[in-house]
Parts: sequence; C-alpha cells; structure tokens
Amino acid sequence: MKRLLFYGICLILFLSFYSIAYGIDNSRDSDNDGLSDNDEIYIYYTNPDYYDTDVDGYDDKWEIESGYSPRHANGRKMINVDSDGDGLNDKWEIAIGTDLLKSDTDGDDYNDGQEVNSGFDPLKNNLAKSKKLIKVDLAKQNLTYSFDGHILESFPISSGVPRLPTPKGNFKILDKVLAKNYGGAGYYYPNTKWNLHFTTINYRYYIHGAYWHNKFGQPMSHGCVNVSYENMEKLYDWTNVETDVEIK
Ligand SMILES: [Ca+2]
Ligand SMILES: [Ca+2]
Ligand SMILES: [Ca+2]
Ligand SMILES: [Ca+2]
Repeated sequence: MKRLLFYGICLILFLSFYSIAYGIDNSRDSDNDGLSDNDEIYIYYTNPDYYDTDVDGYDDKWEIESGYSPRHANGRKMINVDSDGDGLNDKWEIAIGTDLLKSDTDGDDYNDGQEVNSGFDPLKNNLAKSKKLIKVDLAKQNLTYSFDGHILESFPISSGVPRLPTPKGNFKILDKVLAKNYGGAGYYYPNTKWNLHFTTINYRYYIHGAYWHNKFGQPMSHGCVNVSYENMEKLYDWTNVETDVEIK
C-alpha cells in the first residue's frame, strides 16, 4: 500500500514537471512580455520567444494594449492593418475572436470581413445574425459600438447643447448618407462626411463626422451626435441600415 502511494506521488510530480517543461501550462510566458505563449501563437501571431516581434523597440503587450500592431513596425495601428486581407482589421479580429491569419474563420465560404459587414456571425457556420449596437452615453459624452457584445471602439463625442438636446431612447439607423450640408441660423457646414440618420422625431437627427471643432467630450451640437473624422469613417463603414442605437 505504501509503495503504491509512493508511485502515485512520483507520477503526479513527474506530470507536473513535464507540463511546466513542455508548455502544457497555458500561462507559460517564455519571453516574459506579459502575453502567454499560447496567446502569442494562436491569437496574436507574435513571436513567443522574443518580446518585440516587429523589432521596433516596443514590446508586444504594450503595442496591443495601445492599439499598435505588434507585427508591423513604423507605428502602424492595428485598426489599419488587415493581415489576412479579408476586410476585417486586426484589432476587430482580436476583439471578435476570429483568426487574424485566416480569412474565413468558420469555413462557410464567406470571409470574416463580409460576414461582419453584413451582420452575420463569422464564428458560426450558419445564418445566425449578429447584433450590432451603437451606444451613446450623454452624461459621459461617449460613444461605444459593439458586435455581439464585443466592444470594437469607444471614443468621446459632442452631443446637443442644453437648449438643443440630443433625443434619448432606442432607435435604428434609418439611412446612411455619405455627405450632407448642415446649416441654420449663424452656421453652415457644407460637405460633412459620414452621416448616420437615426430619427425623424420633430427633426432629423444624425450621428455624423464633424470637421469644424475638436471639442469632443463636451456638448457642442444642435442635437446631432458629432464624431471626429478619424473615428467616424470606420463607424460609418461598419454600420448597417437597421443597426440599433441606444442613447441614454
Ligand atoms: Ca510572451
Ligand atoms: Ca514591437
Ligand atoms: Ca483580417
Ligand atoms: Ca465565414
């Protein structure tokens, strides 16, 4: 009986050393950059044995957390890199959980970018629709948009000033308008890009790009939701007619 116990303990010790030595442990981080070997190999496609995959002086983890691509030097943002050319940028692939280097993650003959653009689930080989949601928080002056609950982007906006408030409630995108002229008493903003029409209550309200101020984070508008051009182009391209909008 004692001998059996001894062999049992030996076996447990052997298996734990084996798993540590041969990387069965999922938390193993060979290059000590704060990203596990597992995540580097299967999610980020970075070098698990060297902390700075693109050799630009910034470590992989810092680049990922700051929105830069750890695989491409020269300060390229992950949102502007599409490693597998499937129409879905690296940042959103990681957020959604699709494969960075495989254009059709679920193997249904529609590539990840096509599926996300048209609102289908790129992780399931069926016709399941995915939920696109744009949330505007007026108190925080912030907009967040998500795909099936995965946050893609979050940034400051400018809503309506107190005498011309942005309407609160649940809406849907009714129309996408590439360029519009906005004007009224004392202002005229021609050729304003990327306009998402969301309500006809009393007045037509839009989420749209704004090039005439840079005060995002504080109310500035006549009731629409102003977004910087840098953020608005991506949001416009991603949004579909019918996408849900929640304003609180
Ligand atoms: Ca690592
Ligand atoms: Ca780097
Ligand atoms: Ca891609
Ligand atoms: Ca697919």
